[in-house]
Amino acid sequence: MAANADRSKYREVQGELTAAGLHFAVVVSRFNAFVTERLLTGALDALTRAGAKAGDIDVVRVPGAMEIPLAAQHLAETGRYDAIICLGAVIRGETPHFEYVCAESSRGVAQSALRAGVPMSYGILTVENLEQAVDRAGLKSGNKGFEAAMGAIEMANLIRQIAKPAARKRSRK
Ligand code: INI
Repeated sequence: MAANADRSKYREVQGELTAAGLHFAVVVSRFNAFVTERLLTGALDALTRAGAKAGDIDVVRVPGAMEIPLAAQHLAETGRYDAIICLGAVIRGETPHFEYVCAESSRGVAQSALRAGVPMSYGILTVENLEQAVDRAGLKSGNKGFEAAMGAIEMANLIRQIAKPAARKRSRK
């Protein structure tokens, strides 16, 4: 029965959580900087604690979450990065603008990652109010910047293992 299958017979592949020797770009938006700077602190903490060198991390600033996908795509296309970490904070306001920025930033990051073939992690908060944002930027609910960086590290290592040789070479340019 499948539920009792002997797992030891299968080859399992997963990315390690070590960042030594990997190159990262962190794209961070200035909109709601009070929150995004805390996400950036969390992401840099995760990367350096996992072994990334400061010189292998580039921090790229953009105006708002809407601008993140294009910057991330251009960075990925340079071939210099193993993964891109996208950080922003979209907080609901009085108008439907919130919905558009949330939808476009999430769709855009996913599309950029698929187009470039480089892992991009989504550390863009989409929340109802400032309290929810701060909770997720280092207070009650952890730090989503840290989590996004850990996801990027894991995916960078996974892609190195499973990608075709040409893609692996590209990611080490
Ligand atoms: N950008 C954000 O990053 N967060 C927001 O909450 C936000 N709101 O609510 O308006 C926001 N808007 C700006 C947007 O990302 C673009 O920078 C702007 O529309 C110019 O293209």
